[in-house]
This record gives sequence, structure tokens and C-alpha cells, in this order.
Amino acid sequence: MAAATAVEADPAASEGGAASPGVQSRGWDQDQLRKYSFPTKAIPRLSHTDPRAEMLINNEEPVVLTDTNLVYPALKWDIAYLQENIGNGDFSVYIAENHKFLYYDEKKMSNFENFVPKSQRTEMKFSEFVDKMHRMEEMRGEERVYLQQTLNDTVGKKIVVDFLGFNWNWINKQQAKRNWGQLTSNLLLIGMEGNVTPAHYDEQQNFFAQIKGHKRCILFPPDQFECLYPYPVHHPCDRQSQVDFDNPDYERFPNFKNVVGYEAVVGPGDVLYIPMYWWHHIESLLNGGVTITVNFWYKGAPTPKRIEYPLRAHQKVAIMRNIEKMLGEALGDPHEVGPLLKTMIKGRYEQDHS
Ligand SMILES: O=C(O)CCC(=O)C(=O)O
Repeated sequence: MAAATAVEADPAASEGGAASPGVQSRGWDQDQLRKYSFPTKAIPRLSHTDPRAEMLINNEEPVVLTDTNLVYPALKWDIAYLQENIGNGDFSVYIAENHKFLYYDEKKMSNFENFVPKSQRTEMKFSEFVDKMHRMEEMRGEERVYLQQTLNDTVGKKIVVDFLGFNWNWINKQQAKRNWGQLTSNLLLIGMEGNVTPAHYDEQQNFFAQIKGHKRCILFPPDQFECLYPYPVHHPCDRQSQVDFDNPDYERFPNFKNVVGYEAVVGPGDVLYIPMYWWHHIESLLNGGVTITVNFWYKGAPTPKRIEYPLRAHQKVAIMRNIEKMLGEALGDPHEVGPLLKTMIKGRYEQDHS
């Protein structure tokens, strides 16, 4: 189990998942959480001044920080304020046929011509998004929208002022202490209640700052790769789990029975550290209204000069990704990667030779 740092989650101040129903919570209740088959443990909620929080981040384990003031000026943001001030730029809005917004990389779609995405990205003005979202809320149908747009220089003056008032002092120190690379982007996410981003991992460090509404975040360490069955690297859904959490297919994905999550519900002002390569499933609570989040994605630290063995789970994931990429290139066809790997392993590496 990768989450090794011994920090007891305070049961009075944290929420368990499937493992501990009925625990009292702040501004939401258990009925607002979707039900899944696997157990979870609580992610610790700590002050950013607590040495245990620093220890967790150093060890690349998740923690909810309750008092960073990271996005303090944005805590007043709501749909009306954003509509007034966010400017006339274009926003990427995903439209999905149900509550699940499975991410796909459009650049990889030519590799898998029969792939039919279950959501569509469209560009629109902010006011069009708001109209569309309100129409869908009224209809209460299956179809949903999710705005996911990198903050850029098209935003209005008041948003710029809010942005400049973020706690850059704290976050810049976090970045420097861990030798992370540059801040690559701040993604603004505006979701409808009940929206789900299915489990996936990113190749970046993430401080995930909740602004409005509550989100349930279920994380899994990189050593649970075998339980979560990511799509092949060349597939548009690279880095996403193939398992449908609402209806797991245990025949295809038997190890999903062994998955164990870490979870927290984050509300306005909370910042969740999502370590690089950690899987995360994120849901806007049912009947919880609109959610607004801004994340802070950073490049990881450079590979250390001296590699320590045994390798950590995330380093092995990086190796597997490189092997898949190299094979795809060498073979000239991503569809040949799987058959070649099978040929290599079958009857040779499946049993213990010791
Ligand atoms: O909030 C969400 O729905 C997804 C966010 C996410 O996956 C991320 O910040 O990496």
C-alpha cells in the first residue's frame, strides 16, 4: 500500500466512505454520495501549518488542507459574478449523455477509428453555457454539461484581481520545497450537481481548490494499477480506468474486487493535494447545486540523479507507459502493441521460475 505515512484521520473531522456510513459531516450528508462496491478510508483534513500535512505532501500522499486561503478572493464566485466578470472568451464545455464525463484525448482518436466518445467538447461563450446548464437543470434529464476551461488572459479585470490575490506565497513555497517544475495551468471547472469525472490519473502534481459546492474525491494510490485497468496508452482514454464504477464487470476486471480508496468531501476553501499518478474519481454531490473548482497543475520534480531501489509504484507506471510508447513507435501501429506484449509474456512470464 503506497499510503504509508502514519497520520490518523480525525474521525470527528473527516468523512469515511462506503466503509463508515453515517459519520457526521459539514454541510452535506451521506445520501448525497453515490454508492460504490469498494471500501474507502478517510483522507486526513489538516491545517497547512500542521507538520503532518507537510509530511504527507513530501511523501506524495493526499491530504485536505483546510486553511491555506489559496483561493480566498474566489470564494465569492458564483454563476452571477462569473457571468458579469469572466469576459467574452470561449469556454470548453463538455456535454455528456449521462452523469459520467469520461475524458478522452482528441489527438489519439485517429488511432482508434471505431471509438465513439460519450461526451462532446464544444466551445461557447460563458452566457451560453449558463443558459444551457439552466435548461438542463429544468429538464432534469440524463444529459449534462461540465465547463472545463484553463484560465487565460481573456478574463475580465475583477477576475484578474481575484487571481492575483490567490495565496501565491504559500503555493510558490510548496512548489519550491518539492522542486516541482512550472505551474502548467489552472483549470476552472464548473459542474452540475451529480456530475462525475471517472477515475483516472494525471502526470502532474495537483492542488485542487474547491470554491463553491462540495465534491467527493476518491483517490487510489499508483500501486492499485492492477485493480483499475487503465486503457492502453495509445487509446483516446489513456490514463482513464476502464472499470465502470456504477456497474463493474468483474469478469473482465476481477482485481477491481480488491480496490481500496481514500476519500474526502471538499467544500469551499478546502484544498486537496492530489499527488501525481494517483487515481482520482471526483463527483459533485447529488442535490448539492453547482460546483466551482480551480486546480493548480504543476510539472513533477525532475528524475533524481541517483535512482533508489526498489522503485516506487509510480515509477513503474512511468516505465510501463514508456514501453507501450516505444513499442507503438517501433511497430508502426498501436494495434500491434497488445499482441506483441502477449507473445512476449505467454507461457514465459506468467509463472514463478524461482
Ligand atoms: O473536478 C473534476 O471533476 C475533475 C478534476 C480533475 O480530474 C483534476 O483536477 O485533475
